[in-house]
Amino acid sequence: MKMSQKVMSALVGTVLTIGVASNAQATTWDMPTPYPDKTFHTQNISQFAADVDAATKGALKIKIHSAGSLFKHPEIKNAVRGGQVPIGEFFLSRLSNEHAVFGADSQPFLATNYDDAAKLWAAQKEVVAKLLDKQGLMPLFSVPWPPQGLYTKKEINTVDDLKGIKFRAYNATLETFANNVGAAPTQVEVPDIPQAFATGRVEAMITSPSTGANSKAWDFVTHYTDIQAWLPKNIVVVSKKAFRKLDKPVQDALLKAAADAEARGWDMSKKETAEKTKIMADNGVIIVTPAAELMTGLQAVGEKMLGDWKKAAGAEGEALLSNYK
Ligand code: PCA
Repeated sequence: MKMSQKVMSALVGTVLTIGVASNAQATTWDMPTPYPDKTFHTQNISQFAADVDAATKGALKIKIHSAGSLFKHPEIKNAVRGGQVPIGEFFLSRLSNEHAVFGADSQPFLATNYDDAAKLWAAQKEVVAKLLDKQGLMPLFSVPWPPQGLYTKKEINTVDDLKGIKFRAYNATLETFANNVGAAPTQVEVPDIPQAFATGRVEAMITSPSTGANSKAWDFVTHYTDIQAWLPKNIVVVSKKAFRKLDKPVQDALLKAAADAEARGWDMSKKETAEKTKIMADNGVIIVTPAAELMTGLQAVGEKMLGDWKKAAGAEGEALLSNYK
C-alpha cells in the first residue's frame, strides 16, 4: 500500500512537472491545521500561503487543510515529523507531554497580557527550536490566542462555584487546572465544542473570546468571566528535510513570509480580543469582570501549578523563567 502510493505520487509528480514545464520546480505543500477557516489563525496562514505563492512566483504553493480535515490535531506534529506532510500548525502546549517547556504559555497567570506573552515567547523560542530540531522540525512562526476567559452557565464568584462542573479542556495543563478547582475535565477539539455542549458532555470551558464567539457560545452558556488567565500559542513547523529540498530563494521567501505572518498574527490576535468579546456581548452573553475572591483562588491554583511545572521543566525551565523575568 505504502509503496504503491509512493509510485502513484511519483507518477502524478511527473505528469505535473510536464504539465507546468514553464516552472519545472513547482512544489505544492499540504498544510494541516486543527482550526476552522474563520479562525484568525487560519486566516493568517492563508495570507502566509498567498505571500509565499506571490514571492516565489508560484514555485511553492501551500494548500491549507483546516479543521482537522487532513490530520486530527493530536496527529499533526507527528505527520510533519514522519514526512506525511511537509508543514503543519498545532497548539504548541500540546507538546508538554514531551517536555514541560512546550507548555510554558499555558501556565495559569504566568503571562496574562500581550507584552508578557511576547517576552515569554522570546524566552521560550530558542529551547523550543532546539527540542524540535532533534525531531527534524523547524519552527516557522508562532502566534498567541487572545487571553483565556471562563465560560459558564451561571455566575462564578469563587473557585468553589466550579466544583463538579463538566469542563472542556484542550491540553494537559488545562486538564490539571480543571482538576485542581474540582471540575471534571474532558478533551474536546474546537470544531466539536458546540456539539459537546449540546449533548451535555461539557458545561463550561476556558478559551479565548475568538473561540467563544466563533463557536457561538451564546447558544450554550450565559456568562463569560474575563479572567485573562494565559495566552497560549499556535506554532507552524516545517520538516527540515522538506525545507532543504527547496531552492535557496524559495527558502528565503518562505522565511520572510513566516516572519511577516508572526508579526501580523500578533496584531490580529490583539484586535480579536475586543472585537470577539463585543460579538459575545451583542449576542447576549453576560461579560463579567471577575470577583476578587475568584481571582485569588484561581491564582493560588496557578502558583501551585507553576511549582510543579518548574520541577518538571528542569534546567531548561529555569533558564526560560530567568530569561522571562
Ligand atoms: N482557542 C483554542 C486554543 C486556545 C483558544 O483560545 C481552543 O479553544 O482549543
